[in-house]
Amino acid sequence: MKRLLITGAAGGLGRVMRDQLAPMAEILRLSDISDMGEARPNEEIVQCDLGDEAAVASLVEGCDAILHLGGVSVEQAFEPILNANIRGVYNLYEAARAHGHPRIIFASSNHTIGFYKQDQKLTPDMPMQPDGLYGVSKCFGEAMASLYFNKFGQETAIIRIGSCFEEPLNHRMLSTWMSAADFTDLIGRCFTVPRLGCPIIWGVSDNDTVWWDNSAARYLGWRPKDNSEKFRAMLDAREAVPDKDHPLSVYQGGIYTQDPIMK
Ligand code: NAI
Ligand code: 15L
Repeated sequence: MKRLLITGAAGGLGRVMRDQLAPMAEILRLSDISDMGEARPNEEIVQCDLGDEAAVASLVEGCDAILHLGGVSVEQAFEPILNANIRGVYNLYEAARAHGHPRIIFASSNHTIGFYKQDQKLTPDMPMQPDGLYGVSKCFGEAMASLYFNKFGQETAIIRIGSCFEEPLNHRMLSTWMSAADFTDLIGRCFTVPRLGCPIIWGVSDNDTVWWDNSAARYLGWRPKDNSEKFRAMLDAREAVPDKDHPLSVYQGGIYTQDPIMK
């Protein structure tokens, strides 16, 4: 493709994808509210707030595809969530509608379903059970994707990311972990499949203990290759497995289920 926009480019996943996705487009347009450093060859840097409607409209203009990683990524007070994840997502979809419907990958989260128990196997059609205001904002993003698909034909891959870090940070993440390599491969599939639609995809590697059934997304041809099991011994040596009644062992969203409403 000619121009791929990555929002949230200064963040943890944004920095990884800046490197990984460079071969995928002639130009990477990188955006964040925070500093992203100098533009490399074939990069455009646009620093802006997702809550700024005019700025987001010009950010999206001229892009063929969007990887939307930007926004509040953990539980926070309502105001920052409102600005980045609610108003920001509205601004992004309106900008996409005005500028030729570039395909969008929306970085949703397992916190849309965090109150399901870990002994439940989920399919994407099951009702949302968000575990905080952050999770609720991702439910909003998923609803916007669905609305703009049904009303305008805007295609979005809604990826409910589990835990995408270099390695699982605790025992819960043995179930939720997705490697950067598997995520990169999934992004490639979503941008190149001839008809994407608006699927909900579980963003998780081929772990032994996954809670999520991805069979509805098999048409993408994505087959994750990594498995978190190789980290189990390291985690066991580092910390005790949490008690079976601990929220980290009970709920899919883990400790997020215990967060207060922050002010
Ligand atoms: P991150 O917090 O490291 O990066 C998010 C970026 O968004 C930051 O660089 C931040 O400056 C930017 N941002 C925040 N508010 C903004 C605003 N108003 N305007 C413009 N930019 C703004 O998060 P991470 O881990 O890189 O995650 C990326 C995306 O993936 C997030 O949307 C997150 O919710 C989602 N996700 C990540 C998971 C993970 O395991 N890393 C799991 C589930 C979802
Ligand atoms: C998320 O949605 C967060 O963005 C990330 O920082 C992790 O907390 C992840 O979920 C998780 O549940 O492990």
